[in-house]
Amino acid sequence: MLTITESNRDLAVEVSKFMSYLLRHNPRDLQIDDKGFVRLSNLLKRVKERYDVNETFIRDIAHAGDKVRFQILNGKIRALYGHTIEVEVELPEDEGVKILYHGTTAAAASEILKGGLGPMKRRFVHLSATREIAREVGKRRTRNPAILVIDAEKARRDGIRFHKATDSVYLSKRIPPKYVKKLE
Ligand code: HQG
Repeated sequence: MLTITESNRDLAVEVSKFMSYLLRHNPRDLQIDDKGFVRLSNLLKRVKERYDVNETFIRDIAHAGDKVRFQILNGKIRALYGHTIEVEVELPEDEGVKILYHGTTAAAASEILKGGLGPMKRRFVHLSATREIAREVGKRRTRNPAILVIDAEKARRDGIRFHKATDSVYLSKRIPPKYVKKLE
């Protein structure tokens, strides 16, 4: 299987999910380093145990997928966000971002407005660059997501940092409710 086309898009999604699982949650014997990288050849070998794909296909998923999730550098690959395992991706801090968004269920939104936004099972809280992206994130869980607006400028003044994983995904630590509003 060479490149991603209309006819193998489902396979690309499946392989991408498997790659996310390995690189974010369970790298097992892939010899992941402290920055979250594994050798692309090691990852390919593992993926090939399940799927008939080649390195071009993996590179296509990393570079031309629906959403940027991975980084390939010097023959190694890592997930840029989403980790539950302890790795230091060392993403750059964005010192200028003013507003960020978070899409979730109505029930989670009301909890967050009371008690703050937490990373839950992941290492960091995940925020979206735009309300449209937040809506897509929320739609993974519910048909009609609630969109929360994070006052990143105010939070930063109080020492909360925002790190840019990709053009659409930002990471932060726990965000207290005073920086969070619901978009009506
Ligand atoms: C919720 C996907 C109750 C939070 C997406 C969310 C994203 C609370 C859930 C990335 C809470 C955690 C991450 C509180 C947070 N009370 N619920 N105090 N604080 N929550 O999956 O942001 O496609 O860990 O609202 O697109 O949904 O995999 O985080 O609903 O970019 O690349 O707890 O994962 O990217 O869920 O998604 P998650 P998320 P990929």
